[in-house]
Amino acid sequence: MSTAGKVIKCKAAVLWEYKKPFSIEEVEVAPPKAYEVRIKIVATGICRSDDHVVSGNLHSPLPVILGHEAAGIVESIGEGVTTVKPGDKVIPLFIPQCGKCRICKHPESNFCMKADLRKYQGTLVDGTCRFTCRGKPIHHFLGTSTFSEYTVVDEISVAKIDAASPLEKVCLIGCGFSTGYGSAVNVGKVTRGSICAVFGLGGVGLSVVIGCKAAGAARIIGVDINKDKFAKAKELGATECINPQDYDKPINQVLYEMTDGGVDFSFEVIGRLDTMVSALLCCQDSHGVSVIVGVPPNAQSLSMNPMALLAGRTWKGALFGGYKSKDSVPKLVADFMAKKFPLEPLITNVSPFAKINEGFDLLRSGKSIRTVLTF
Ligand code: COD
Ligand code: ZN
Ligand code: ZN
Repeated sequence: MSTAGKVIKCKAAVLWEYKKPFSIEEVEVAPPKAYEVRIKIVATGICRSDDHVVSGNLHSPLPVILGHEAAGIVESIGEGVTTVKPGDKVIPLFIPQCGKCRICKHPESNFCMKADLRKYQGTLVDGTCRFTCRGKPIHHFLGTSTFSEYTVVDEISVAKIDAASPLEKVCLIGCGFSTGYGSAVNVGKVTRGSICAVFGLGGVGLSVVIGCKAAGAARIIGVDINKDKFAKAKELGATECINPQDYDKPINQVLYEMTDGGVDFSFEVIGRLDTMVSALLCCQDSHGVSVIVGVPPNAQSLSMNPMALLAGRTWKGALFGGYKSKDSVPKLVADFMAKKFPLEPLITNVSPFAKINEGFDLLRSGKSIRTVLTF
């Protein structure tokens, strides 16, 4: 029996309070309104940013259904939707692409004006919610809310992907993989034969390594204080790995010396102010490009000597690897299907959705790279 046009009752992980576990609840998911899409989620990854909300580091109104790295199948569409239809495989987009705002029209930028990440309203674009639980409205998260069997998103926040794609793998293209890979190929624009340094070898840092390799970098130097991360980094393309704790001088100086005057491209994929400065200073002083990928702790800032930039270094950052989401996600999925890059090495754990709290414990303990929850 078709569920189109009806309220769907299903399971979702609701966060009622900060710093508390998720509670698996029965929620009601309203049908999509005009220009909205209801999706049956098949697989969702657990990303550090979801945990940043639980810990109170990233603002989101409560109660909320988190989750923003997923893949699923369209269940029904609202009036006026033309880019997806029921049965299509899709990836929800935590940064939408409306195609109409100044940012979407600019060739180089991707942080669409309609992104909830700009205002943390916790609603769809029309300012309302489609979830209720125990009679209360439940907020959306980044326009995606994928920790639910069914979710509703705006049409600008969903991309149709190859019908043959394995959803339990390509869900990573919804956030972590694309953020890292795009930072290398799209934001830094790593060049063939160049020398790169990647600070932080978690799932996102490893995706930067994959991007540097795909771009043809000659040397890719991984930097991490946990040497257990080195084997996988080397498997994915790092040519050398170093631990700052093994040296008695600043790591930027070590890198400067190892590379005869600095790397061509550096990436900070940890989210710390000190490593952002090290990453900037380890790059060549007249043409080096340093990309900030990690989000720094709330309300912290740096004081900088502008001389670090005066001779020609570039310091930049971007969200979601700088990708225009609705245009790029289907292409990234096609590239994965064409074996241009792997996703399997990033997935260390696959668990049923009901084990979501254990998945977050694994993330916090540093034992997992990515946990994928399946429904
Ligand atoms: N020096 C070197 N390495 C370090 C240091 C240090 N001082 N401290 C920690 N590390 C290493 C850790 O050992 C670990 O291997 C790595 O850094 C960090 O990895 P993870 O597994 O904790 O994190 P990732 O790779 O999943 O994500 C890292 C980000 C910084 C990208 C993430 O935390 C983040 O800020 N994400 C937000 C970026 C974004 O675009 N958000 C929007 C939606 S997600
Ligand atoms: Zn994420
Ligand atoms: Zn836009």
